[in-house]
Amino acid sequence: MSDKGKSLTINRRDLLGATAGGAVLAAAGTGILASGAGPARAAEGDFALAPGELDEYYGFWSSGQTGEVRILGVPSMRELMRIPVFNRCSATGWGQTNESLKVLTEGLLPETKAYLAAQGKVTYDNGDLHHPHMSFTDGTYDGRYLFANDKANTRVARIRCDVMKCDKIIEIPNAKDIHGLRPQKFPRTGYVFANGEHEAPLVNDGTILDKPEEYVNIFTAIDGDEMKVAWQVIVSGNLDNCDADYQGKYAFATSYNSEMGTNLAEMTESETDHAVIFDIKAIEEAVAAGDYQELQGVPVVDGRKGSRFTRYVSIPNSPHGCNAAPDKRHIVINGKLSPTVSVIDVEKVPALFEEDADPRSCIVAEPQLGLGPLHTAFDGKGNCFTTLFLDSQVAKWSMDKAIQAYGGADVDPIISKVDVHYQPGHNSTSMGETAEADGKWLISMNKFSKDRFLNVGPLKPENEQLIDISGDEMKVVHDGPTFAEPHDSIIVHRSKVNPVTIWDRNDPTWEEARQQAAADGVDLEDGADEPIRDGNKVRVYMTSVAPTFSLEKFTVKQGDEVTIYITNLDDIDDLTHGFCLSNFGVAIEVAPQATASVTFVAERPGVHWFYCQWFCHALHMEMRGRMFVEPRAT
Ligand code: K7E
Ligand code: CUA
Repeated sequence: MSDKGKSLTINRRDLLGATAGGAVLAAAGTGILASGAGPARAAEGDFALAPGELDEYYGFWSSGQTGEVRILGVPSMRELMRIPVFNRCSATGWGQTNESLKVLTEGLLPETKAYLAAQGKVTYDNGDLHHPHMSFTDGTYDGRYLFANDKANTRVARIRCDVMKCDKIIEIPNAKDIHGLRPQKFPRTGYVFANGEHEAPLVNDGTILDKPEEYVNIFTAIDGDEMKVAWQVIVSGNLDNCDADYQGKYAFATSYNSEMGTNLAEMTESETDHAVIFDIKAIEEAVAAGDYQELQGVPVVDGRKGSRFTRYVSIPNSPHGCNAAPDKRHIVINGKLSPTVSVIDVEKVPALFEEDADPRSCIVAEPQLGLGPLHTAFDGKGNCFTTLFLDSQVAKWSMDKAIQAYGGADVDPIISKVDVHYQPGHNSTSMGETAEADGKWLISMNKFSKDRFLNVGPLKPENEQLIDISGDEMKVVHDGPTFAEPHDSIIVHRSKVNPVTIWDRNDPTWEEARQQAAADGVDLEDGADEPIRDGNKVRVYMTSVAPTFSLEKFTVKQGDEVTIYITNLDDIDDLTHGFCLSNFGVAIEVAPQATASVTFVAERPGVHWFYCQWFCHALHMEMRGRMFVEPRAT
């Protein structure tokens, strides 16, 4: 991979060869404590970077019910940035700027817009973001986009990796509560596969209520370039997690409620559930041939049991995670309530679609790993790492040996286990969900931290742990508390990601601002000396250059609908300004060379200060001005 990674000056093996203690590491400036810190432990990892040293990997983290994506450096585990997506962000104005509101509203379904209007809202301000995954080309990350689900409000978002901002959010029609999400790995993304988790009537207009036998669930393929639903498949049972193969032929999903129960006892009643396999080509052909029903503008095919589009492989009770191995051949289905994981061989899948085939014939291993297997990650050397939720452990096991054992050989596939703290959900390895898995690092994302950190009251942080997997034994080298919640992550080599440092003035993000300015005869980069009035709509065009705004004052009338456009003319790295209008609840970020806008009703007469809310200059405090609001004539 890239030689950039070689700038890590503290090398694990050099270090272990050079010293038995922590002296060298301490001298090199270790900044973080190892778990169970002590000289011996500290010397085990090269995760500690000297101040100013750059990480080898970008980690992209979901945040669960916080609704954002976070960027961490790996292995330092330093949090580098937050990308607001489904949440409202006070710092950046996400959810308030016109540019972000466009993203947050344009993809909503008409019925949702009507519902929100009745609440006095234009968009949701919460989300449950579980699964961030990067776009692929030829089986590995291509650095274009991240995609992520919103389980809370049935949406899928896309983040541009050049600017690290969300540029599209769509609500998925027909489906309920998008959970599992994975991009197509080959030939490229392409499709983004998204699982509806909660079953409901296909037409959910209240005609059918308490008749679970008539509920269905929906698997969705989104065109990741257009951010439009390409097609959907009706399935039997619900859908949990999913993944795609490395051949571009099949997608896989776990289903934990084959009973179609609506309470816990019913949902876990039967001994087996399913992995559902989707034949992408067969579905595409049916859609091309018009062999589908159209629902809310989307082609929907029926993939329930017995359909030619799907196969249902029975799996011990309540499978959860679904992970394609970098060997391009095996898909690991994680048992959850069963102590096993089931391994599907993609080369045996085509035969399942022949008549009278036994769906279980694609299973080539089913090792028993421990209690509560949830998710599996890979090192690219034939080893698999499975989180054991109930055991609070990660199990390392050999794919080859598991296959041999399933074939009757007397071998133990388990290589080692390590304790994690506590109750791990997802885990991820460096480049592990690509064909370029490199076997250096594993992150275990643990749901409970209990006693690992200072007590901060009844609501405790969760705990993500960094594990060195370069040797036979796994070594926990770092604890990292996180606010809700370290749900899932991907670890991407930094050679794959190349963000810009300042915006391009031609960026499409502020296209509407550009058009409005042109209509008003204003150049965004010059601003306007006076507000432009259009009935009771008033537009104020300002530029910012540290430490001043181009206007030190402007006047509007009480009741005016005011839109402020700010263009940051500074073109220096890191010179972000903000615009905060006191007592109007208005605050936005304007990064170098960006334009951002915000609209409000000036229903407050008097003198109101606006100020720069992003520290930019020695005279940052002086970067302010006044808005005069003339009272309405009575
Ligand atoms: Cu395992 Cu939402 Cu990714 Cu939870 S799913 S752990
Ligand atoms: Cu501009 Cu602070």
